[in-house]
Amino acid sequence: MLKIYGASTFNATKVLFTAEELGLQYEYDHLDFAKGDHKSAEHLKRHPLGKVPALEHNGNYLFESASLCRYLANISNKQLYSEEPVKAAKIDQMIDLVCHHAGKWLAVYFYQEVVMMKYYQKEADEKAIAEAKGFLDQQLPYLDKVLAQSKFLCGDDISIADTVALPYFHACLITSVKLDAYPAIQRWIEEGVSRPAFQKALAAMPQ
Ligand SMILES: N[C@@H](CCC(=O)N[C@@H](CS)C(=O)NCC(=O)O)C(=O)O
Repeated sequence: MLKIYGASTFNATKVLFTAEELGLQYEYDHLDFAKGDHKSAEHLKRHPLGKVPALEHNGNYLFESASLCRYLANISNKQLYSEEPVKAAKIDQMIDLVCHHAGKWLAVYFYQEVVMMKYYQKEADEKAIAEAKGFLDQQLPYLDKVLAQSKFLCGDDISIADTVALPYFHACLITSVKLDAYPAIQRWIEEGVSRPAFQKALAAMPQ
């Protein structure tokens, strides 16, 4: 039995999107943050920090969204990943680049402009946004160059680098992040969000 625990966040979207691309059968359990479901004793057994996403498979509990996507690929004969060490390392390197750099700064926009406003009725911190913009201005040209040369982030086939990265960009479509200077990134977002697997992932979660 494969069970994914999530909420309507880009980190949970990564895992559902990956499971859908892999064609896996799973159950989705939506946790209600407002009710504190994620801090319940039951959920703390799945995720010691009381966060989502988390995954349950054959009695094992796992967490950290990118690790969960890699695990799903590993139990699916390395589909969306690779048996070949250098190819796998290139996919891992792109996942790390996105999670620790560009995605981290996109998440600042989402947190400041959407989460703070919606849940805490607070204005965005302009200093935090300016810092995120500064780093994105340095990092997005590289991703645009990669996507101008290949259909996906690691070549012409979709990989877990894409299923991890796309949810950050999709979440930021409702923020003030400007992507006009990055036509290849825009093309990749448009194609990615229109994939049936991405649409199914979104449909699984109340938005
Ligand atoms: N690095 C973790 C981040 C997990 C995380 O921060 N999840 C957020 C939602 S996107 C959460 O559960 N927040 C609730 C909380 O921290 O109380 C991952 O990629 O899974």
